[in-house]
Amino acid sequence: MSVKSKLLKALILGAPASGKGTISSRIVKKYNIEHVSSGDKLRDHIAKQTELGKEVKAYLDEGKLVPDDLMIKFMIKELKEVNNKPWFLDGFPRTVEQANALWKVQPVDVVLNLVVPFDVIIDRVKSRWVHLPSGRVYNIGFNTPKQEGKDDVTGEPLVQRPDDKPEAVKKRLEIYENITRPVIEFYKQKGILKEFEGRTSDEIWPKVTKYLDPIFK
Ligand code: G5P
Ligand code: MG
Repeated sequence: MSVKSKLLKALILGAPASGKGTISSRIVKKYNIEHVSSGDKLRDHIAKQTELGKEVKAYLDEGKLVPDDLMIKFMIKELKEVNNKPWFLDGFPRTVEQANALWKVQPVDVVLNLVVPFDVIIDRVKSRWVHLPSGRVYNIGFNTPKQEGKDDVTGEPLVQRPDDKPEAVKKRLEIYENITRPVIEFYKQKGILKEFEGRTSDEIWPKVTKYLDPIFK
């Protein structure tokens, strides 16, 4: 498969804080494709206090999933707006119902699944800081911001996500196990799933490029 002959549609799966955002940002930079992160988009609506933002805020704060009907309508519309560019989805779909809905309007070509142990994840969220307007993400000791508490590009303040509090993280991992794991099976059965295992994003990244390089050639 080549992006010259086809506009590639890809997505990334993985537990909360498994590094989907980190790996996605490297992918979009290297292969020049559009990153569409459901979580970043929802957080942007919350920050701007839009109608949707007000509707979904409590779900995100508590680490619960936004209801399927709302999420499907929102993301299908967002994807339609990515005109004529290959895209890379992160955070959607998260339920089999969402996966089915996406498949009906836009079958995807490639699905990456990050496999990172839960003990590593629990450690990571404690030191995560984000720049809300851009979705840029930092982690103290991994990609520490140049100036403490400030975004490298804009110098604006960084914040911690409300759903990175221990109770919300516990809830997110439970939801992942019970509701999102079957999505992996959905794509496995379609024959398009590729798994990448590791304890760090730097360990996973070379395996991802080895897999994607021939696809993007
Ligand atoms: P999100 O935003 O999709 P999650 O929970 O799936 O949230 P999250 O937390 O954004 O995923 P990630 O993108 O997988 O994690 O990971 P990341 O941000 O790249 O990395 C995590 C941290 O570790 C960062 O600080 C990063 O710098 C650091 N890091 C990365 N690699 C390494 C490493 O190798 N070493 C170290 N030390 N650090 C590292 O969804 C949020 C909420 O939105 C709603 C739900 O409420 C959800 O809970 N939502 C949906 N609801 C329903 N359906 C959907 N489809 C929804 N999508 C979003
Ligand atoms: Mg993310």
